[in-house]
Amino acid sequence: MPTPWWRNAVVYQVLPRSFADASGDGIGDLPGLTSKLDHLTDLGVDALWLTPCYRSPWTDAGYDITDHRKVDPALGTLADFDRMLAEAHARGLRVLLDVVPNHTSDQHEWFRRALAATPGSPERDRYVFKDGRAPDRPPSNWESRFGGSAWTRTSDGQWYLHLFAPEQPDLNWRDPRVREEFAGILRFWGDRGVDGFRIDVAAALVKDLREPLRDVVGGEGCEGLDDFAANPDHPFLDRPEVHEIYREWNRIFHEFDPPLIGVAEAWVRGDRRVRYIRPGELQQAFNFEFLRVRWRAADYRRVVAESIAAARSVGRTATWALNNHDVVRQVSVLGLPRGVDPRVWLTTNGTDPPADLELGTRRARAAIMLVLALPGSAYLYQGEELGLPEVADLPAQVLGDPKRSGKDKGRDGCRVPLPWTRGGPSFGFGGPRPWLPQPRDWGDYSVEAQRGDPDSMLELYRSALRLRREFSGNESFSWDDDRNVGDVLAFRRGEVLVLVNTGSTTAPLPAGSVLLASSPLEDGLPADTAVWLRRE
Ligand code: ISL
Repeated sequence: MPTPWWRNAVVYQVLPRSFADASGDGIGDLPGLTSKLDHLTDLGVDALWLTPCYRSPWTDAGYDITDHRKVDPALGTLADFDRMLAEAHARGLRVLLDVVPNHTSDQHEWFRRALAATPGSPERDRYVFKDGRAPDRPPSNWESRFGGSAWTRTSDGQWYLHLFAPEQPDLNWRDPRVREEFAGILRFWGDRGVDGFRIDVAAALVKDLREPLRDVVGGEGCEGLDDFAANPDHPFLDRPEVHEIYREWNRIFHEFDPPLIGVAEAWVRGDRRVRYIRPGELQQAFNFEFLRVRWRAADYRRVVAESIAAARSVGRTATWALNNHDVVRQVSVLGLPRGVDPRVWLTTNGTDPPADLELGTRRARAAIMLVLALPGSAYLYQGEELGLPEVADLPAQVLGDPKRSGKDKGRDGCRVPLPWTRGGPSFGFGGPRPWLPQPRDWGDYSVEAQRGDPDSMLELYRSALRLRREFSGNESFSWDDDRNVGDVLAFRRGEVLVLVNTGSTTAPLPAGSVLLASSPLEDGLPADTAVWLRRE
């Protein structure tokens, strides 16, 4: 049987609002994306994952949906979507959509009807409405990922659950109408020709709603990575019943030929994450471990070993990511001193301490060469191929992310519209005023400025992706025990020897022909540098 396309694919994440703006209104759109698809084929990726483009009041970057079967008018029409899909397919690019099953917008027809209906009504049962412990005390201590209680009180005194913003009420997955609705949504987009879905907040759909509701011990919200020790039977995260949903979805995926795929966004530890990709469930799960470690060979070594072993234990491949639309861009993170929390750093507008972008860029170049050499799928986030840093100094009045508080500046800084040209209004993004302002030096990062410059980040990505095609189908991976010590990470993929030096001194470089290096090589492998060698 041929290897399914996704096992070792490179998937490029598109945030349509910030990718390219064809209408000139400052908001990226689907025609803009279509007009720039050649950038993706030129880069050499296999697929794109489109974050939500559905009808939405846009409280949480489109993750608050009012109609899952319509395109938001600011982004285009269904016809624009079909055109984009056809053009992508014509170029051999697969297309994954984001599906958001945990919650809807509070403007969704279902929620409006639920609010208008009485407690205990079938309308309310599609969501999670409960009585408080007292008139002014919510039903449990569950916290929203965006801060504060996960419960909001309605005018008749009942409370509704939202693990994210109050504008994102959680659906009740025990209600068969919710299951049917999402089965219909998957088929709707499957029939239009998409290749699969990224599943938002995949671990949290099913809640334990038996009364009285149980409090979470330790109070941690929805991140879910660390609070299972205190909450082995967590009331809303990673409950066993959630897997039933994905078994049903997998049956729907197999109604299509070739089958669609599902990628779980599940912020749970590796040993729990692999349960989402057991045979009969989903095909892949995001692996966020690289976002939690910071430039130390020993940590990368552990993450690589654990992730590969976990995926193999269920016959799947691992996935890797250095960036996404929820986290501070890696170029900035890797330019911060160890111990500085990037989110805390953001609250200082990136001033305390300043990020060393030269160092961060050098390390990010090496990091992507590590990622692209590993077996499994790599998920790239738009703009990382340009080496964009976090825009840490966005003025308060332009910030729109609901995940904001005194302690958190939010995620806008990694969502600033892309620069395509050296100059011109919005550096080729589109109209004169993009929805988030671009820094003045953005033109230096543009596709136009980097294309053809052998030292640029863009050309490094292009070269790495081209070379990767030669070995990516071969899933073999083995550590090079002699060299994989201390600050040097060393492993083999088929004939290719991969070395990454995270230390501060030059390491020995074995004989072999250099396929690619992240920085110029000296008499050895310099600090903060990666190399791919072919052994002679
Ligand atoms: O944003 C995070 C860390 O900064 C995550 O904890 C995030 O809240 C979690 O991964 C869920 O994210 C997804 O669903 C959210 C949406 O805001 C995110 O953009 C999306 O990736 C709610 O739909």
